[in-house]
Amino acid sequence: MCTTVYLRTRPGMADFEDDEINENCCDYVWFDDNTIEETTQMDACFTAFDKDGDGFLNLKEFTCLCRALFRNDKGKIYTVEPKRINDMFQVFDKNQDGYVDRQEFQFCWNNWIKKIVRPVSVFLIVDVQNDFISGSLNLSHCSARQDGGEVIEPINKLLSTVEFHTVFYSLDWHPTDHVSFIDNLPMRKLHSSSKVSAEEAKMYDTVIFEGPPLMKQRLWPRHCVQDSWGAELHKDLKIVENSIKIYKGTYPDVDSYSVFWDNKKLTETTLVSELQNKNATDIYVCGLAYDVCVGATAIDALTSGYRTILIDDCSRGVDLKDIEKTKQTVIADNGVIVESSQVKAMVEGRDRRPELGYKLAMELKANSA
Ligand code: VGL
Ligand code: ZN
Repeated sequence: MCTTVYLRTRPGMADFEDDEINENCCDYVWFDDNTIEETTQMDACFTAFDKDGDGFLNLKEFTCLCRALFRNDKGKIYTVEPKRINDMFQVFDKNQDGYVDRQEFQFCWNNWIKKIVRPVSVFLIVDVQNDFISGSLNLSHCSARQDGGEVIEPINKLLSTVEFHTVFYSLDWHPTDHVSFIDNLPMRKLHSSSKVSAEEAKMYDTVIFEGPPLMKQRLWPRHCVQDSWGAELHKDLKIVENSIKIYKGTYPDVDSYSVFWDNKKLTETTLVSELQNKNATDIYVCGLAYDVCVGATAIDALTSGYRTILIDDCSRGVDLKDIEKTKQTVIADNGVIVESSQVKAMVEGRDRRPELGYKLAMELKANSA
């Protein structure tokens, strides 16, 4: 797909008052024409939003640009708090003179606008393995009583309808002597600060191992043992061509909820370099378990600076309160929670969320400081 996009305003809107920053202020145009030079497009975009033609974008004109940028495929304009617009404006007004000039706009165009209208989106399907669906860590036996198998159909639908740049499947992949298995408790010493003793420890309790290093650990039934049936991806899950499998939790002494790093952040998985190689901008995360591995992965994606989208109806979890906490943490770091029906338009750059634009702007600021 090689459609070209540029943003412009309606003609005849040279002057406008505050109350004209409204629904009619900006429009956007899609060109299915990739013969237009990119610098021409960039210049056209700048000129279109420089409504007073003074060669600078002021805050008002930038507000208008945001209204053109942050809308969905149905033309709905997302409201963005003035404070947030101002925060973003400050990022692009590098010399802080109150205007974004053409040179500053070049940075804005290359690092922000282009990524918002043409994101590089990857799909990260977390741990859709037999043990979490009908095996030893069957989620329907956990407190939220959710059915992990229900994620398969919506995930398969996304895989067959949305063109992701790359699809990753993670697998929880434990050795038999893994630290998270409750029946392995006698293999390691607990620290004196552990509130729960080895004798009284029950499934899902959290204990503290002596290490070194000292390590908090939740206890699970034996699950996802390497090469066992329970560790296999569910047979109905569609595996697409050229996708990449990521194995985690492979060391005996440390657990790994996130697909990025182990829980101690000692070693990163191959996902980290794969994402860099592919210049990924956006990560869509879903799978099992919502409040454990999916949550930890989404949070690490955000911490790593990626625009992160958690797909609610493609995820099932252990505990309702923890699922709610996961959502709040994702939202607090400018990630978004969506339904799978919204994904295609987002991947194709037709539904552009302000939270993700804000996230990217804040990352650009952090990286230039
Ligand atoms: C998971 C518990 C233990 C997960 C992995 O994939 O969410 N949960 N190990
Ligand atoms: Zn595990």
